[in-house]
Amino acid sequence: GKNVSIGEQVDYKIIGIEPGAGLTELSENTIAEYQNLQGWELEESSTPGMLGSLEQAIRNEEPIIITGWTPHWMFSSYDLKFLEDPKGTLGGMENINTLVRKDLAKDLPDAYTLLDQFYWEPEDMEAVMYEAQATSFEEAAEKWIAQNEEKVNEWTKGMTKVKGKEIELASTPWDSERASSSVLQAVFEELGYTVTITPVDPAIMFQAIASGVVDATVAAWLPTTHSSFYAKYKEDFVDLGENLTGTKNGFVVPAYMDIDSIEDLQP
Ligand code: PBE
Repeated sequence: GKNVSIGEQVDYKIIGIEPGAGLTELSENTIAEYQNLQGWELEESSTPGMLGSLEQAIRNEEPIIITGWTPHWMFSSYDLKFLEDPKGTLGGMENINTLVRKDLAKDLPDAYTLLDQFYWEPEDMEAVMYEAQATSFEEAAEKWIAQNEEKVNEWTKGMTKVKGKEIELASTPWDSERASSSVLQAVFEELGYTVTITPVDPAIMFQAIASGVVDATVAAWLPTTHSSFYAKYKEDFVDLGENLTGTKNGFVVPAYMDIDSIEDLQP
């Protein structure tokens, strides 16, 4: 039959997510940096919108290119692959860091300790995300905590129960961050804290920590995904380092597509 290029088949579109995502900025940069992507465009939408398009394409075995990331259940629900990114514009293996407002150690030393000691693995986060699909993030967090007492005891080492203390976390709306925030919320609540979690765009999250409007976040994807926000505010928060290592962003396609690299896409 006629040899129609992948570009023609997908209408030179990469299916993106929310305009405010770090990944959206990286994807725009990627289209600008790769000569062969001239004339291509990023179709911004939302994560549910992107996942709906992916689901539909896979059902019809049609080609599709999305902006994807891991940890996410899309990789366990579908047979997908990351396209190689030889220019590295979508970042390599990344971390998720914990950032706190400047006076937190002084104002809430116990809470600071927990945030500082919070560390888990991608498999842990995935387990919560997966379970939450069937139940809720709240239930999934409780279940994970019940099954991982040792880990939780490491995080809360040195802490005692409190009364009447409040902690506010800024987060982002993605499932990975709903998982981490829900788990921390439950752990803080068990210790007697009243917890507020506010999901916002990454730009607002960084601004809120830097201005001290919220106490902390465990949702900073670094060094690449949120690099522009990090650079803008880095003098005004305390970086407690990684709470998880091994995240990744990329252009993602169904495994049945016969391409391996961003450079295989033709203008
Ligand atoms: N993500 C998931 C987010 C962070 C978590 C990769 C879609 C982003 O800001 O792009």
